Amino acid sequence: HVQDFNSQVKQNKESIPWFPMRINDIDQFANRVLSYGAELDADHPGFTDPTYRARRKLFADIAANYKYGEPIPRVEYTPEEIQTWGTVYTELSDLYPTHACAEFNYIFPLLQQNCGYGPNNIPQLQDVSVFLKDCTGFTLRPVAGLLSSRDFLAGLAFRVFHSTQYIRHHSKPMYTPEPDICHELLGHAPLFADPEFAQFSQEIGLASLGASDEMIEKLATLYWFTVEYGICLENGKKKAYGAGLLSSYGELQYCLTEEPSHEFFDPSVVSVTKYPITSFQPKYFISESFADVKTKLMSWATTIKRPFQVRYNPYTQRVEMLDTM
Ligand code: HBI
Ligand code: FE
Repeated sequence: HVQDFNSQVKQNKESIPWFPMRINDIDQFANRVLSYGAELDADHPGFTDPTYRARRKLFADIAANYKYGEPIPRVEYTPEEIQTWGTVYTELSDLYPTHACAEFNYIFPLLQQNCGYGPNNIPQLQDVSVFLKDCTGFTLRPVAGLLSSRDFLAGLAFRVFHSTQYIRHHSKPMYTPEPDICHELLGHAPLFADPEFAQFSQEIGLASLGASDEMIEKLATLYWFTVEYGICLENGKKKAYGAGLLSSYGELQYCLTEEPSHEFFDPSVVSVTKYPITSFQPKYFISESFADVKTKLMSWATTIKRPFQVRYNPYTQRVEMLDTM
């Protein structure tokens, strides 16, 4: 029987999808982009603009050549690009004091002081990465376009956030069909400087390592309704903390009105909720705090069936596997 048991363990182990165990293993998949990158779809606002396409090629090359531990190459943005950033930045900054959560509003001025955030300057990923590393150990890594959920979430396990470096097309400053530097630096970067939020994000990443496709789907949905579209309560008032909200002038206002529905965050419900990706969300999930959302996620994650447990060792920057079978 011992023999049977051992072969069963072996079989289970063999069916575990590959996942990075060391932080530089990320170099193996950071180039596997699903869409865009240097190619653009026919309905992309920059599709017929050769200058924009050449620019995207430059950014795709930076991402393709990047290796863990290197400084992220600095980019000199064009006046047109800076103007696009300025439009987005100015509109959104008007809303943050009333619509963004307190943690965001605490960190935003620090980014202005330390990382060159302002209406007339697109911050450099390297400067933001150094700042985040100092706050929570999070770092940025340049990416050319969308990664699969599995690859993207695996980065979070190492406190690595894959960030695009290009900006949306200037013809539509308030619209982008894909993540761009406005979404990453205005929406995502500020909260990765918050210790509870950073830990919450890493927990989603750790839960994703070696998980089944079905579980990856659930974790991607949890990520969607928290990191991208999360709302929290502050003194009984709803405030946005999700990056998709904090980088969209229209949805940031809409999400706090009575038009969409709001429900309390419960991972077992959230993880199987369907959502649209090209329109405003009809439903948002509200949490009390990042600590609350993290505790709920972690206890839900213990229900995941995996033949092993993982733990992150920050000294070696490795994932350690603990047998549980
Ligand atoms: N890839 N580059 C990139 N940026 C994201 O924000 C991103 C991604 N892939 C998947 C994803 N986000 C999420 O929607 C979840 O599937 C994890
Ligand atoms: Fe995002």
